[in-house]
Amino acid sequence: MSIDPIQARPRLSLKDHKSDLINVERRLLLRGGLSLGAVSLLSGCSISDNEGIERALGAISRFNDRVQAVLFSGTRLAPTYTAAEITPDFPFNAYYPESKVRVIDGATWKLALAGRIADKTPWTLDALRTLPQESQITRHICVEGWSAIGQWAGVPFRTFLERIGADTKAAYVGFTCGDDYRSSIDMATALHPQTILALDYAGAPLPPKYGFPVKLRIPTKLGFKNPKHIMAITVTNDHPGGYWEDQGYNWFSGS
Ligand SMILES: Nc1nc2c(c(=O)[nH]1)N[C@H]1C(S)=C(S)[C@@H](COP(=O)(O)O)O[C@H]1N2
Ligand SMILES: [Mo]
Repeated sequence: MSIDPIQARPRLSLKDHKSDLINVERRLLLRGGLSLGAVSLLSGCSISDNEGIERALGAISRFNDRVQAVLFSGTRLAPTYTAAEITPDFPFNAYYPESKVRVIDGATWKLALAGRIADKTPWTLDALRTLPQESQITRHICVEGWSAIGQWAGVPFRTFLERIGADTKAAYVGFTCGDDYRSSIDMATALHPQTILALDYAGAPLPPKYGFPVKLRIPTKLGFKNPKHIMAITVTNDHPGGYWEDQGYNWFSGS
């Protein structure tokens, strides 16, 4: 990548990359009303190929993560709703169809712990049920363009992290799931009072489609950052990424 120091605008070789650029231009507009010219100025890159565009977008997305992290309030609450406002037939979503939902055996399941955690003893479902539980009625917002209100209950994640002796000064918490999904969040969001290790949906144990045995419910983040079927939790300073995050979705993705 190079920037033209005199003209300070991208060297576009439209001849070779016209259709790529049209696609990218469309993606930029969808993501944030940016044009190719704006991206090249913001990133200091000349945008002449797809690889360059990906790099420029990555740089902007990481900048955007830092801005969102600074703006995130650890105490400001997401809106809550009444029971009457709960969406009937809450949608299912995953990177596969509902017929492929993983059915995990709750009797043998154990939550594995790794990284910067003092007590890495795995947790059973029964043991999680002995911890304090909280219930919330909040809105789940999916990047695919739908949102729905549901009721989840479980252990406040802060309570859990404190209980296991997690290093709450670490930067990230990463999740790996029973369906090979992965996601990760910043520590401020992990400690937010509405972030819960959810065991129940609508007053009953999570059904498989909503993430049995446990999902992390985070009403301050977009749906894809609410991992279902959690198998392992890692507290770390190394950026863990995630299934959609690694494909270019903005990592912070506050909602
Ligand atoms: N394990 C796992 N968690 C996941 C996903 C997934 O495919 N696998 N999809 C995410 C996305 S994109 C959304 S919108 C929500 C959907 O949750 P729901 O099925 O309870 O509506 O789960 C999120 N968590
Ligand atoms: Mo989603």
